[in-house]
Amino acid sequence: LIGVDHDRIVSLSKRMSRLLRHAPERAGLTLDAAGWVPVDEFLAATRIGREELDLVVAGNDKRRFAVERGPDGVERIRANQGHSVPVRLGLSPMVPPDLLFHGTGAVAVASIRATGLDRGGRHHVHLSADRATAHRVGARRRGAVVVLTVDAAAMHRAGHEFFRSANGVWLTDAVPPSYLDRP
Ligand code: HQG
Repeated sequence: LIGVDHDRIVSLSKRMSRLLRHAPERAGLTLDAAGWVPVDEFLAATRIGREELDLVVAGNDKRRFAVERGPDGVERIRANQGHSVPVRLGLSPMVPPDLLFHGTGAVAVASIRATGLDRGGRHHVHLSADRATAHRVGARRRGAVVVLTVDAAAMHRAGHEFFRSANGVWLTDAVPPSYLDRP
């Protein structure tokens, strides 16, 4: 779209993430139980233009958002993962790959090795299917990046459930320290 620059798309994406994952009430929005909101309502409440919304959804490096027609025929949007507000994404448990990865800041590693990975304010711990992606996630933090390897196969055998979001992020409740690789 002519006239919409990259910075504008990034800032819209951040604002949409905030509203669809964490604080819908800040725009007077209510998400349904699965996190959806009608596109028309979303556009009216945010004053985001339709073309801009389509650009953010289609152009997003991580496919953070899903737009689809609901069972009632109404077009709707939600965030694919990352919520802090309670939503049921309706994901089915899946068998994970043998190894998964978690990128984080070096300062957090001692604490993570002591108590495991916890989900903090989010619904799940987020894990990546490959090292490069995990490294990018960790690089959001200040300072050196550490990529931890998670023995997902052993966790799965022990009964831990794994889910995969629509954009390929692996999700689980918590990773106990015994499933992390030792340095
Ligand atoms: C750390 C982005 C100390 C954890 C990314 C992380 C991802 C601990 C931070 C998604 C800890 C939480 C999620 C413990 C975990 N002690 N630190 N016991 N357990 N931590 O942002 O995984 O751009 O909530 O290592 O791409 O970094 O939003 O999680 O550093 O997919 O779409 O606590 O967010 O996606 O940080 O990132 P976050 P995350 P979006």
